[in-house]
Amino acid sequence: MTTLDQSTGKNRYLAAPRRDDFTLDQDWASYSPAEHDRWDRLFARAQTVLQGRACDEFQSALQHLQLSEGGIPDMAKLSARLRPLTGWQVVPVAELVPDEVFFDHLANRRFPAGAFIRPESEMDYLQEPDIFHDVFGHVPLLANPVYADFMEAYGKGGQRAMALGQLKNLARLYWYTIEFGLMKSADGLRIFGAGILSSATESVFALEDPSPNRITFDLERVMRTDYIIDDFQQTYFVIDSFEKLLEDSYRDFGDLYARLAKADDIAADAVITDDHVVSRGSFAYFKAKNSAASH
Ligand code: HBI
Ligand code: FE
Repeated sequence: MTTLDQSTGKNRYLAAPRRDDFTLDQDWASYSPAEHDRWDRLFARAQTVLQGRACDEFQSALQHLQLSEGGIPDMAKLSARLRPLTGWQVVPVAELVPDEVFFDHLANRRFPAGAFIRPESEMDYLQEPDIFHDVFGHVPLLANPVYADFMEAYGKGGQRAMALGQLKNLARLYWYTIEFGLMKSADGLRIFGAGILSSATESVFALEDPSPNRITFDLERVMRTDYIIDDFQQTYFVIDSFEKLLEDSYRDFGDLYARLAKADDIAADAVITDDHVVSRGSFAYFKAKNSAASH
């Protein structure tokens, strides 16, 4: 056991020197065999669950980026494959970076990805985005030109939203698409959100469990909708395509922000009159959790 294995229980990058833009050296050689093996187990489990569940764009991007190779990806090598496709690169960071730093990276087609991998004790769920959540969940779709444009636009939108004090509304758009979005396909609903793709249990829940609402995406509706961060989502929004998502979002948010400032928030579990409901949730999973919690 090298010293690094002992430190895999916590995020050793927190102690690493970092640049002003919060990036640091991934130091790929420092990953232990145990960490490479953990990536391979997470990857294999996700791939099994995602057959017939992830959107085609994700599956083809995995091939393009040769992410099926074993072991933790070297972000520099991954960026060398990604850059020619859409101009995006993946830069290593220790943990969540300040919002303005995050948006600046996205606006310049750099995706900041956690360099640490989750400890064995958090294989199924962790709060902080580790390299599996970021590189397996978020990075592949950056090889899709339309999604890549959307992510850059989100970065630029984030910079503007911060200036207008409207970040809360914009973060919801990110949450219900980039993190937890579903998409219509000829064969039924498919997953594109990174938070779902990187979670074997939520991949099944989001598509097949009767508990959550599934509602057709509407930009203003999503930007009004609250969300929870420590459990499965109570509502998933469904887009028609990345093209439609980009088209819906590629507009001046000025008038939208003015309306949102006066509109009430919508609860994470609510269905409202104008919703095009794909499936209304039974909330059985959430009720069971609450009643278990109250005993
Ligand atoms: N930093 N590294 C990293 N990754 C994120 O997804 C991230 C972040 N900082 C801020 C942030 N996300 C969100 O608060 C913004 O989407 C608003
Ligand atoms: Fe994420």
